Amino acid sequence: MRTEAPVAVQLSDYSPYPFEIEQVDLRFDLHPDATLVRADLKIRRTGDANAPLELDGEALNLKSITIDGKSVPDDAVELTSSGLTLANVPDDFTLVTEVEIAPSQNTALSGLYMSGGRFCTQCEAIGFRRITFYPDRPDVMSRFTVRMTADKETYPILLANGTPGEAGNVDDGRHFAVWDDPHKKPAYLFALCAGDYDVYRDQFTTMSGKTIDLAIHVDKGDADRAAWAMDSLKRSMKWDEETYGREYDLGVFNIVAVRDFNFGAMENKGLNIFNSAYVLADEDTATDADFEAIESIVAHEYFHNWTGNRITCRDWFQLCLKEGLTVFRDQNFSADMRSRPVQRIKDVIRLRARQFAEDAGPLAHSVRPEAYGAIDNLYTATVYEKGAEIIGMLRRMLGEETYRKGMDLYFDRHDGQAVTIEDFYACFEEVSEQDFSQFALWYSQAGTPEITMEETWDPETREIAVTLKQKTPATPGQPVKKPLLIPMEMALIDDEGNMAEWITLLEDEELTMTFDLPEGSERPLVSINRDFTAPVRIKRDLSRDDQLAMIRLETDPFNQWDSVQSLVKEEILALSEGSQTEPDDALVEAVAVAIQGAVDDPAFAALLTRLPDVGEMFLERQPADPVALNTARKKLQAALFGKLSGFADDILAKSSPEPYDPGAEQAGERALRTALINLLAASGREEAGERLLGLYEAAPNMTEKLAALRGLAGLDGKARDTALTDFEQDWKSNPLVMDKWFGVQAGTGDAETISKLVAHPDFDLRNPNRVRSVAAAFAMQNLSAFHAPDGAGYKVVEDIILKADKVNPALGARLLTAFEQWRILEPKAKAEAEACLRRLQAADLSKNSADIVSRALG
Ligand code: 0A1
Ligand code: ZN
Repeated sequence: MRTEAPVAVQLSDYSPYPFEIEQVDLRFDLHPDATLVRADLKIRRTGDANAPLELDGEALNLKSITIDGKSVPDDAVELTSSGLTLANVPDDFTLVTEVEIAPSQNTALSGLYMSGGRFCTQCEAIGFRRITFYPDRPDVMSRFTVRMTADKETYPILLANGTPGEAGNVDDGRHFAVWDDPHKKPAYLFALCAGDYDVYRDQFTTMSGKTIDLAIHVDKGDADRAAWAMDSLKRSMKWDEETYGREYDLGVFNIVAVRDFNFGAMENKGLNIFNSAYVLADEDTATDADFEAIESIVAHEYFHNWTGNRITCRDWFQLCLKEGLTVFRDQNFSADMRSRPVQRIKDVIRLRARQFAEDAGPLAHSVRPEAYGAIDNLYTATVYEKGAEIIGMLRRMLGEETYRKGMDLYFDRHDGQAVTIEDFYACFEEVSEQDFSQFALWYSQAGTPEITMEETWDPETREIAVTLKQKTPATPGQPVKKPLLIPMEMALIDDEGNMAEWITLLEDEELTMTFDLPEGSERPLVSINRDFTAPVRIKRDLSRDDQLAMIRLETDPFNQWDSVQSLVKEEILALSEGSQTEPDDALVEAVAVAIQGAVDDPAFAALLTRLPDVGEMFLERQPADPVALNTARKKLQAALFGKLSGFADDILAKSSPEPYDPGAEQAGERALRTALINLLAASGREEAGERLLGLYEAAPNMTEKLAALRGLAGLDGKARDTALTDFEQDWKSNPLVMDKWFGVQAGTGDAETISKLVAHPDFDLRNPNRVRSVAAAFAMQNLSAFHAPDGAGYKVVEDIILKADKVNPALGARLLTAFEQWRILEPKAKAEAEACLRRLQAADLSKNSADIVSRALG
């Protein structure tokens, strides 16, 4: 069967729901195979007197329906596969429905499902309609109470949003609990969990002196591994009070970790549900990157309590209103917890790798699109990461203080409402008396703007002229772009440091600035887009000497790092295109000097050793040849290791800091150690295998163990097999650690490796973490193998996607995004990728996956 692209939902079609749901009382009789859900909805008409009552509902077995206690005749209910309609309803009434659902059959992980033998829910974006009939849209906000019953022995802990009420035993070994959420919320924030957990508890005293009971619910035996998540939660709560004046608003805050989850975590009111990968950590099982991710995701979900929950989105087109803003908040939290420049560099690496790639391909869309085919596919790097960058630009233009005033007004004015981007900006226009209408184009125009910079220097008059031109490339459905308002921090730099610093606001297509420098001045260096002020690509022609001078003289840490990146990118291109056979010694030396010079800030030094990923190089020159790029990148890594081997010996000879602490200081030291381990692995030296095995065996924590294992996984030989077998033996009963074992092999192997991993008895299509540890690690991090010119990489991923999509459409669709770069590849890979996409298009895909395939083919 050929799959048709789904019909798009349009922003311009928005109209308010014609009823208010004043109160929702839910009763759950929980059984894995047949759960009964009764919903009592108190409804009042607020719109058109003739409007029918339309409720969303999917995969529900309707048992009964009454209005004000009277059963509704069958012919008065129009029931379809997507919901029910009642043509004639009173203006004020109580609707009661009873439905039966089967959580144990729910492999899509949307709605009420089982994970690890426990009940849990995921309702964003449209999962609540798989629990009961309801207007499943974010602008319908209501008060919810929940009463649930379940077998007491199997499910001793019963949780839902809000605060706990009455609880007790009922017949047949079952018990019940009531939860009441005093805050109005949209259905997507509903949550329920039931099961047997170990609980890690703590308390937090808020700025007004209220004590909050905090609890993290995890698998039996895992409680100690929740300590870092709890610590992160308390620091987030404090940070939001200090930075945004936001206090927590319930007496309890619960987190539940589940093993089967489609995303990172979910901000359900008072009951956050997390992918266990973002809760559980200790030095033996988690890397520093895991600790960092936990800190930021815990913060992200907590911050949603104000930016997302108290004030939510009017419709899903406004998703960036909560996501961009909340990512911006969590990035700043991480910057405050760690090093601001290092955090900024990491955020930009991620933005360039994921969002710039999205913007440059067929899946490009604006931060607030006009239409979407499947809502799950809108949870993208563009909405999240570019959305966050826009808030960053806003804050830079307003300044710290005015930004805070605008946020205060936003919280004050819209608390309890479902609002739009326009409502948000109206607050900033009011406090700043500025007009943000041109700036708003950042929300409606897709594509990464390119800024071309030209400079001229007149040594006679000592005048420097800097010209900036902006151009945003065409994207699907948007052939012509308008000039954006682009803020950019700039500086003129000489040997002594900054001669001048300012913020440029580029409004038109072109802007020229001239500066007359004092007598005796030499030509200064122009530092542009400092701290990556704006999410743009800069094009400038700098001589090799000027680039090297930039590395030495830049006063902005981001730009210093980026000068190294630019230099190295050119080198990789030259090597991959054959215009150069060996890396330029002077360049490699300069990079090595920069790395060694930064040794006092090891986290920064580690970032300097990082060469741009193959995928990032796709944007530099097209058609892109992943195999040649990968070979070139390795060659450069090997040359860099050549220059650094003495330095690496010294650093690696020292023992790793003990006792282990996940904080920034120690993590920085380990980052440099693991960066050097990566270079050693790429060095091509004969002794590398044995040395890596030695490092693997001696590593006192997972961070270094995994770095050595990853290095070994990319080599051939006995050392590799020894380490992989040993690791599997040690960790076969810990699924999160085994995800790493699958991941390092998928991230370094070829199509055949993937086939073997898929055939492993622990490969499980129902567990998204496991599927991603194989398919996403291969298709998104191992690009030379995925894009192999014979198409073998595509075929093996296609097979996984076809199976995964049947089980879990959100998972299938996400994996498909790996094909987004196909058009810019070298001809062989391109032809194979297209053939693969066409086969997929002809297959019977889910609506989510069909949406991606049809957009990818364009
Ligand atoms: N709001 C969550 C992301 C999320 C979205 C959809 C999900 O299931 C389909 C789950 C989580 C966040 O931003 O963390
Ligand atoms: Zn979020």
